[in-house]
Amino acid sequence: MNMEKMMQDKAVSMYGSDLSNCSNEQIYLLLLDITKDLMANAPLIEGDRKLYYISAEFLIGKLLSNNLLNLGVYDQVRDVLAGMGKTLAEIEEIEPEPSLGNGGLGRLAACFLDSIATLELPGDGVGLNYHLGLFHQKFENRKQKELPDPWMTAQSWLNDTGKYYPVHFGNMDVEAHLKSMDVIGYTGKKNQLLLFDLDTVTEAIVESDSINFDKNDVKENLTLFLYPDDSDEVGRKLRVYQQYFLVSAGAQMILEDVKAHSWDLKNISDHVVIQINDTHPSMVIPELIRLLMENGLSLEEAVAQTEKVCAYTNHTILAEALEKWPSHFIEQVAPQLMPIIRELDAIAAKRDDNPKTRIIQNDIIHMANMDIHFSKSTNGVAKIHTDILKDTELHDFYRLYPEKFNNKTNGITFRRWLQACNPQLTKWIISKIGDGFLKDSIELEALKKYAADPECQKEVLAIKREKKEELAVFLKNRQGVEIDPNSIFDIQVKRLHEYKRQQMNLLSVINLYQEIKNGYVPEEKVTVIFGAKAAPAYILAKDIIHAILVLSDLIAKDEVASKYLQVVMVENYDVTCAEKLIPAADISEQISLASKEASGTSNMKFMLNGAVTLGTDDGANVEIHHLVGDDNIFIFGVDSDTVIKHYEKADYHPQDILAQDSKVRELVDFLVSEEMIALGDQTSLGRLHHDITTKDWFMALIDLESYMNCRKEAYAAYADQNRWAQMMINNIAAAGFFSSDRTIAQYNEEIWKLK
Ligand code: H2P
Repeated sequence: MNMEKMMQDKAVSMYGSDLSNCSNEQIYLLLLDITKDLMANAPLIEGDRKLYYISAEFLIGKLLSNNLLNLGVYDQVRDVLAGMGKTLAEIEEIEPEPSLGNGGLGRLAACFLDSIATLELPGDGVGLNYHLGLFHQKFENRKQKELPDPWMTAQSWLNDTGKYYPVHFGNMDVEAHLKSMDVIGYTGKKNQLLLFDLDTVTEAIVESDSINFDKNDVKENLTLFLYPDDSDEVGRKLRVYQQYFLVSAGAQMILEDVKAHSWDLKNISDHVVIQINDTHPSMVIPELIRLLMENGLSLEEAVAQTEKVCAYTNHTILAEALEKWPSHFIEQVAPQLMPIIRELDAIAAKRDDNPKTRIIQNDIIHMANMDIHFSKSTNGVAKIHTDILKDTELHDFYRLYPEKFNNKTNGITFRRWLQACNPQLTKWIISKIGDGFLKDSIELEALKKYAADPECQKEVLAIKREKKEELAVFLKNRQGVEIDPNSIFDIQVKRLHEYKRQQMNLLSVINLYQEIKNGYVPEEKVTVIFGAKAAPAYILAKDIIHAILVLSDLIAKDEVASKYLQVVMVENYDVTCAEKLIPAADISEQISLASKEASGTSNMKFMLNGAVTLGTDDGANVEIHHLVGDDNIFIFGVDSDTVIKHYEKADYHPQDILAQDSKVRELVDFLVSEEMIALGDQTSLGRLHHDITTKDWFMALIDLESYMNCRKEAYAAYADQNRWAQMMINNIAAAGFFSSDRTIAQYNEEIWKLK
């Protein structure tokens, strides 16, 4: 394929001009066109059994580089552009990032689609096409402000299939319009991401300069936003409308596929597997049963088939995320499901007389309970998480169905998280161990023998330095912030949540700030970087963002402290940003309260790019710790058993720590100090202070001292650059296990059984 000629021809046909005269935007659009054509001609992956990965989120990120890479034409395009004095990065700046996800859950779904196609397994993603995404985060007066994120442009990766599926709500009928995107694997074959939408949705109903809209008007608002505000009943009901819309259209489409293949619906489980990603798509179970019955199966047959078709992944033990809907919601939104859910509840009651495993309890429908009873598999997403599910959170279910429970430790696609975002490091690895690791990631282990080699250490440090400089340029352009590539880049990027403990990081930074004010001179300057969106209705999370932004300015204004310390909060943290931040990181902050972070996936991305983890023994950190050994990681904090016991006994009180430890008291009180209040909002800072001093539900204070000490140790270790580089290489070498290709191979062997 002559890429230069293809691009030339496109320039002429699209713009009637020579390629050399095209603007970056024109080049992006012509590359989009060429890539879409190449993908349109790629063969579909087929088989006599197919997976549908159904999910509320798919955080796919920009697609141009990734698609070029998987089509095998990345280098050619890069070279043509280089000949014109341009880079792919410049061109990709034009591409809007699809706003179809929130955090790790959605990004995992996207990594999985990449690996499913790469392993040539027939499997499509099924989701919704949110016009205005999650939201666009802006900082105003040092606070998060939410704005719509209109990511859809006239030309995009979306295709219109022209297909519609009727969805019957209790009070109205609508038509789900199916859009699609090609998902190309590394071997050049493709699956699809199938996204349902509603033509009557009207972006103009959103009030200007906000994300507020009339939540009652479902025909106009249904697919406007991902996770609409659920702080009131209409908002919660809107989420149920979205969920039923997704599963009803999805189940109809699946049955249509089955019929098109002339497969027998009575044996649908021989041909179809549906992976339910968290509880948002759980209603697919009763909906599939309903549709199978409409197609002539008896209730018993439909239930038996559905239980063999569906598999459920649990991504969290947080009660707030295990959805429960009042049955009157379902009565209103999808009344046709209620008789089936009642039947399922009755079957569940026959299987187990334990009231805790019932689906309907006090007129509330427990979605996860329905998933576990009527799926063939329930998996957690890291070893410790699955153990906690079995031993405590879902213990009653584990006793009932031990054979259903299994672990699938998460993974990440190395195509995006190494090859595309860190070509320098990829090239270096290839120069040492060849390119076999791109197909079999475990081959990265061969790097271990270079860890102690001073020449290699110099080389990885030089690459890290280059990525830090790239990040500095990126942040300057994107946000006008200047950072110092000579400093330690200490980074925490993830959804904002108290259990992830961004507030503990903040308190530790306050400590460093105060020490510097008191005369301490750090050996290395530190740049602490945060990136996080807070759910619009999660007040305390927004208070934490406010406190970070206030502290950031406070330190910047201080002549002495700013010489040694800078705090940056990246605005509108997204996949694009992550692709710049992660390769540039020295320290990966993974500091969740042990037992609470199911897995984490940024921890894997960071280690693969040579950052060293500073974290608790939680989620996949436990497996990282095991793989790299004590010498290549910084672990602190109480363990998960201790945390679980505190919750059981309800004996954790922050007041006890504050009474004993005057230093901790001082740090917490600093939140409402004159200095902070001078720049910040007293109500917001006061609320945060009050919460930490009286509740601290996710125990930031329990680990604060050990965290601060461990962080200092990490900074001290960094000063010995050879030793540090050795840790970097050891981390990269151990990262092979975390390829999503490995995760997907395990899902397939143990759950999906696709050929
Ligand atoms: C969640 C969990 C993470 C996990 C991810 C994917 C819900 O993501 O909390 O621990 O790695 O799913 O399984 P997040 O918090 O980033 O939204």
